[in-house]
Order: sequence, then structure tokens, then C-alpha cells
Amino acid sequence: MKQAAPPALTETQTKELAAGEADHEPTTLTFHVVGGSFYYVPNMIKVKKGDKVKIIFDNAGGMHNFVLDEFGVKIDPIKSGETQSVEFIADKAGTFEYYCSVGSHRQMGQKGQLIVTE
Ligand SMILES: [Cu+2]
Repeated sequence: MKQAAPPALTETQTKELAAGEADHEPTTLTFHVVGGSFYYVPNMIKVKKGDKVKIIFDNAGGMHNFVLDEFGVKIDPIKSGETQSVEFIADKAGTFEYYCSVGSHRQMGQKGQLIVTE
């Protein structure tokens, strides 16, 4: 499978990331994450402990999923052009890696960080 250039952040994604990063009381946050070969955009998401996080995963090309072990998140692999979403509560602080568990995509760089602050 060919390496693809990751797309730039959309205006919506930029706003979503800013909302997660801003000081706030626990709330519901939505993040559109685009996955392709072999990247996620964004590859860093910041939230506060206690936030309810909704990930809307868009597959830009290839066969990919979205896994975040520490929060029991695992979207089944989806095909190019498909979208799948998942929700979880960010109930612990720390830095956690989300990744694609298809083939060796994680090793090839399809991963990102969820940073949960107190
Ligand atoms: Cu993948």
C-alpha cells in the first residue's frame, strides 16, 4: 500500500482541538479524526479528565481502524470513505496512544496521542 500525504487540518478540526485544549469544566467534546496510509489527522488531541469524548473516524483511504486500549476503544476496521464513531469518558489523566491495529500500520506511523490533563 502506498504512503499518502496527510491532509491539512480542517477549520472544524482546528476548532475541536482548541475546545479540548482550552480550560473548561468536564463537557462533551467531539473530534473528527481522519485516518489514511499511514497517519491520523489530528495526531494529538488534548482533553480534560472527566470529558466525554466522541471520536468520529473518517477513513480517507485504505483499510483502517481506531484503537485506544486504555479506554476500551476499538473501532472495527472500515473501508475507504467510511465513517464510524465511538464515545468514551476520559476518566484518567495521562498520555495515551491511539493507533491503527490493521497489519503493521501502527509501526508505520499510524498513531497519535490523547493527552488527558487533570
Ligand atoms: Cu491503518
